[in-house]
Amino acid sequence: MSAEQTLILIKPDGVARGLTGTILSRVEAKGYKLVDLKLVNATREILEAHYAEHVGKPFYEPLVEFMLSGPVAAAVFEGERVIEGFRSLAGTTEPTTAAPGTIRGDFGRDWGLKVQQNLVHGSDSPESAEKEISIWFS
Ligand code: DAT
Ligand code: MG
Repeated sequence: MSAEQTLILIKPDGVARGLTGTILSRVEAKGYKLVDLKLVNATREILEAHYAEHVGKPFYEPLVEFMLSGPVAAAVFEGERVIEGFRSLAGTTEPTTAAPGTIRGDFGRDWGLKVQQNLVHGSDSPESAEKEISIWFS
């Protein structure tokens, strides 16, 4: 069986704040292997596919607009249980209460907007990872 992979995005807030290197370095320091990396200006088409599960939710349109607001760094990382391991490094969705020591806990906060700007995305299952890697790296 080949090693597990996950799709990690550094969202526009992370890139704009100059945290791309810091965030990638935390994932590398944990021991996961970087296997692909690029800076992308996302399109609505990419985001509709990526966030299909959230269509119709109140934060969906603000989320898409936010993800279109600047470049995103897209990366594929590999390693045993990397999906779970990166979600743990990232911290919970809401940055206000994400644990200190996590990426969202250390660098994120609530800005009073309709969508939480929480710096990173990580796939949540092997099925999502496969789908998301093909969306961003096809
Ligand atoms: P995660 O990114 O932790 O997997 P998710 O997939 O449920 O979270 O949601 C995608 C993104 O949408 C999330 O990173 C931030 C935003 N978001 C989620 N729930 C929200 C809410 N209730 N209010 C505002 N933004 C939200
Ligand atoms: Mg999610």
